Amino acid sequence: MKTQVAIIGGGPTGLLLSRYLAKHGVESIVIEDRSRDYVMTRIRAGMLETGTVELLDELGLADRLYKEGMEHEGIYLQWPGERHHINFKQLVGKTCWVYGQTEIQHDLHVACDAAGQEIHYEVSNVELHDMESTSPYVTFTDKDGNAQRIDCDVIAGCDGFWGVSRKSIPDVEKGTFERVYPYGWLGILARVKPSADELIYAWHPDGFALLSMRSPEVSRLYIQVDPNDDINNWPDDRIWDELDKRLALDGWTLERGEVFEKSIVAMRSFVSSTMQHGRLFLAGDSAHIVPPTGAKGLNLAVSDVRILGESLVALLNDGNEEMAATYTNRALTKIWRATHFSYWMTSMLHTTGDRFDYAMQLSQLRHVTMSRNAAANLAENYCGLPI
Ligand code: FAS
Ligand code: PHB
Repeated sequence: MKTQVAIIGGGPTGLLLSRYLAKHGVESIVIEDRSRDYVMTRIRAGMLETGTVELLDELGLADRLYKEGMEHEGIYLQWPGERHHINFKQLVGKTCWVYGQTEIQHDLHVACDAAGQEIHYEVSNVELHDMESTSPYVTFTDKDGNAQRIDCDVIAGCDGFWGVSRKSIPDVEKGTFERVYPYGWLGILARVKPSADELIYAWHPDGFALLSMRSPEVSRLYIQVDPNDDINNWPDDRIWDELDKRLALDGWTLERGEVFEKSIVAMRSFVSSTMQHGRLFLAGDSAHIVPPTGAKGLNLAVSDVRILGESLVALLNDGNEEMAATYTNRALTKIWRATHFSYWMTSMLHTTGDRFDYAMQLSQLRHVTMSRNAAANLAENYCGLPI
């Protein structure tokens, strides 16, 4: 097979990049190691920042989002006895949208099908070759067991944290930064009307809790747990009791409902300061991971797509090597800002049993909810700074 860009990974980053390139007349082929259904149904992100909605809109992918998504003007920050609204619209004139990653993945699949985008699912043995040349290629085994090869001008590594692309870069580990956090998130999806109009981020001595949502009928809720805990230790009632305690506020009730999905995810911050090698370019989780407290994971992947997409269009349509050469530096500015914000939100809201930490966290929370300047800083980071 021959194309201009071989995209490894059919998650949101890979498919969104294929849409961006197609809009600018650049051809691509996507290869994905899981099935289409598996990729479509993975429960992940839920909060979209302004820049993400803008890019989806530019690519004609926002129609259903505007119809079925929920526009939010802010979030609540809470600690025992107090709940305060941080109004993004008043502070920085921006809003965010609640729209699940599974919905975005669905919309991307519909758009790729309509455009006849070539995507190979359930591939294996993916290998990258001749990245330092201007004619790299990718080999893989297709789902029928046949050996395949894609000759291309560029390889885009959109294959997530555990993918093959980043690991194909010589000595890449020398330029990586990592922080593994001593806590994880137990997340549930429940068929019950969300008990608040916007997200509640709650600090509690026994651990963080987050009330989020997917629709007017489906709630998404999280509690901080030991990352090594077993989901089988958490029957539904125990989860609801913990949520009740950590989100409690006089005069307010958390409605319960049927839990239809629950899982525990660990948390890390990870940044690869090498995002390109010859004609291989990394984007999305293949280059960085953030703890979900700042709602940045998917949004950061989308900002990579915009920066990489512009760079590859300039390279392949106009022969402009400059933007491709500076891709890493331009992407890293946004990546480090989102990494710090995610670390800051995580450190402010997750408890470790240390009394000094409690005092520092509560002081930070009081400052952010009482000072307009401090609240505006949170608002501009949460809604996403311009690229
Ligand atoms: P992805 O990992 O989504 O996609 C990479 C794709 O590449 C996968 O489909 C994988 O199967 C494929 N692949 C891997 N190796 C391959 C190979 N060798 N060949 C071909 N294909 C290969 N973000 C938030 O903002 N909020 C959240 O609440 C949140 N929760 C999350 C929960 C979990 C369990 C995880 C893992 C992530 C979560 N994230 C969250 C972050 C998440 O949304 C990512 O930022 C987003 O999926 C990034 O998309 P991709 O870069 O496409 O990576
Ligand atoms: C979600 O709805 O899944 C969600 C929202 C905000 C976050 C993390 C997760 O910070």
